[in-house]
Amino acid sequence: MKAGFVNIFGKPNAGKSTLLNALLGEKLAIISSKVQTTRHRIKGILTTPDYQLIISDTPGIIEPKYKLHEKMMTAVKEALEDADVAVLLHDLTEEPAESDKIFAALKLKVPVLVVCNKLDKVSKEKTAAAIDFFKQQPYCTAATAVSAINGINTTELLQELTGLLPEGEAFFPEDDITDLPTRFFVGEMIREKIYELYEEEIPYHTTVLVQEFKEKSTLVKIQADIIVQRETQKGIILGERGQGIKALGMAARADIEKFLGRKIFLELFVKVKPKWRDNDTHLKEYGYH
Ligand SMILES: Nc1nc2c(ncn2[C@@H]2O[C@H](COP(=O)(O)OP(=O)(O)OP(=O)(O)O)[C@@H](O)[C@H]2O)c(=O)[nH]1
Ligand SMILES: [Mg+2]
Repeated sequence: MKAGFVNIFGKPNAGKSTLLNALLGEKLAIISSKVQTTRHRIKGILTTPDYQLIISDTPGIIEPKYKLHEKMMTAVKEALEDADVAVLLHDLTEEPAESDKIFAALKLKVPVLVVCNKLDKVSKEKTAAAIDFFKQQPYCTAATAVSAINGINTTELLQELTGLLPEGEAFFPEDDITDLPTRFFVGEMIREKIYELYEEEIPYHTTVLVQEFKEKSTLVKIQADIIVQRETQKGIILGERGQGIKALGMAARADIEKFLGRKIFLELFVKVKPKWRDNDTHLKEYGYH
């Protein structure tokens, strides 16, 4: 049997979470058109009789500006340390030299597959030029292109990745699809809707804490806190006559019900915690270790 860790790295918005979901054939990680959506390392597990592939999505690599960012970059560092294979994801709509700066700085000592994403958005020539560019870089074992969102070349990528796995026994039971608890994903689904429905600083000043997750006979009762930094942000989340939070709750509920395959009762509260992004106690409480 082959088993190992394939960890995905890249700039914010390159499509790392979209690629994780495409490889798993399941929506595990949340996605948005805004940068810095992913804040944790998320492991997706694919087990077959021949191999176990543990694929990690990571936060986009950035220069930390506050403690939340530092925690995000710690998640990246951990994934850099235990990778058996690294996928470095380049966004084809950006300059290869920009991604290269970040990729080279990672100083990886494991096989590196450079994957150029969003091939649906650029010309064939541009894709070919990017692949050529990365093939010449010393850290690059192989380079390829995909469209994670449309699943173009993702099956081939999966095959290539399993080929690079070391021999070994499975790390997780065969039925596991992730190492994170259900309530984590419930919080993430609420956060995804915040990225979708609110603009400017709101998504970046917000986190979600699932306080209650109770399985009853007919439904699952979920209570979550939406944490913001300022009173004004609370007002924006709530919206006029509560219309904002009502829309947020409806959108999140639909996704969570699909994910759990059960009816839910979702209760959301908005709480103000000034400067939570720079407060170690708050960060720990909200799951940023
Ligand atoms: N056209 C196109 N868009 C894509 C593709 N893959 C991802 N996207 C879009 O790119 C945006 C970012 O995708 P994410 O998967 O959230 O990117 P990420 O790298 O995880 O971003 P962070 O978590 O912020 O680091 C979303 O709007 C996706 O729909 C692709 O193959 N083609
Ligand atoms: Mg992401």
